[in-house]
Amino acid sequence: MLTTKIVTIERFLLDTQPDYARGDLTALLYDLALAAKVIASQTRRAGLLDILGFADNVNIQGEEQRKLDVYADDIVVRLNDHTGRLCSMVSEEREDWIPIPAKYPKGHYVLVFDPLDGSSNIDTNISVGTIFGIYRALDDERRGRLEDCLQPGRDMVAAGYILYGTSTMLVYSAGQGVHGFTLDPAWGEFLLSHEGIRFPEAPKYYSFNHASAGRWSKPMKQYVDWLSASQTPILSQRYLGSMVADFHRNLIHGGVFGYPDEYNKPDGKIRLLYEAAPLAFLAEQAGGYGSDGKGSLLDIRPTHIHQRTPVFIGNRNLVEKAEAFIVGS
Ligand code: AHM
Ligand code: MG
Repeated sequence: MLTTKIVTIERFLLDTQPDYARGDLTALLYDLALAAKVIASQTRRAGLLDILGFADNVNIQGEEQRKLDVYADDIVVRLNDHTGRLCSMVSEEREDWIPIPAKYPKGHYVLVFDPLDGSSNIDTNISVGTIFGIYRALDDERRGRLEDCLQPGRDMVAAGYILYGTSTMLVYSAGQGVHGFTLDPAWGEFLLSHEGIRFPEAPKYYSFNHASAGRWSKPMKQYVDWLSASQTPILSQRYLGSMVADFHRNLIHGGVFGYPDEYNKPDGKIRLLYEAAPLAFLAEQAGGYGSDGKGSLLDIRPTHIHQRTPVFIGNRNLVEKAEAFIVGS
C-alpha cells in the first residue's frame, strides 16, 4: 500500500507560507495555479487548432501560436485584475504596464509575467512555459504606478513558472526554497511532487544556442569551450529554445542555461523583468545563481519594462565561471 502523503498546492500554500504572506500572496499564487490549469487545457489542444479552431471558432492558418500567447495573457489578466490583490501587472504581450481598472479594488502586489514563453515551439509539440514574478507595491496608499513595476529582482517576494510539458508542472518559491507541483489531469489538482528542489552538485548539461557562436565575443566562446571540454564527468549539450523547459531540466539534473549578448544583439534576447529575474530568483533559492555575465541578475534595476539582458543561470560554479571569463577578459 502506498503511504506517500498527497498534498495539494492549496494545502501546501496554506501550511507553509510565513505569516506575512498569508492571505493575499497565498491567494494570488493559488489564482496563478488556476490560470495554469486553464492555459494547460488549451496548450494540450494546440495540435487540434487547425481542425477544431480556437476560442470563438475562428481558425486562421498560421496564427495558432500568436493566439495561444494572447489567450494565455488574457486568462492571467482576467483572473487577477479584479481580486483586490494587485496594484499593477506587466505582461510580455502588452507594450505598456497594466493598471488595475479603477472600478476594482487595488491590492499590495505587482505581477510580472510572460504568458507563454517559447511559443514558437508550439507547432512542433515542444514544451512551453509561463513565467511569473511578484513584487510588493512601493506605496500601499496609491494606485499602481510604473515605478512599482521597475523593481530589482532582489525585491521579489515570489516567483515561479508553469511548464506545459509531458506533465504540467508549477514550480515556485516564496523565499523559502523551491517547490514543484504536478497537475493530475484527472483530479484537476496540482499535487506536491518536488519539495525543496536544489541544483544537484554535479551538473550534467549546458544549454546555449551554438548556432549563434559566430556572433559571440571571444571570452564567451572560450567559456563554452571550457564547458564542453573541461568538465569531469563531461557535460552534455541540451538546448530546446524554450527557456522554461531548458531551465527546468537543468534545475533537476544540474547545469547552466545561457543566452549571451551577440554582436547584433548587444543585450541578448531574454527580457529582464518577467523572464530572467524570476528564474534567477528561483535559481538562488535552489542553491544556484543567475548572472548577466558581470553580476547578479537580481541586482539590476530595470529602466524599461521590456528591457533585455544577457543571461547565465544554473549551478553557481558554472555561472561564476562565465563571469570570470567575461569580466576577466
Ligand atoms: P519568446 O519570448 O519570443 O518566446 O523568446 C524567448 C525564447 C526563450 O524561451 C528561448 O530560450 C529563446 O527564445 C530561444 O531563442 P533562440 O531561438 O534565438 O535560441
Ligand atoms: Mg518570452
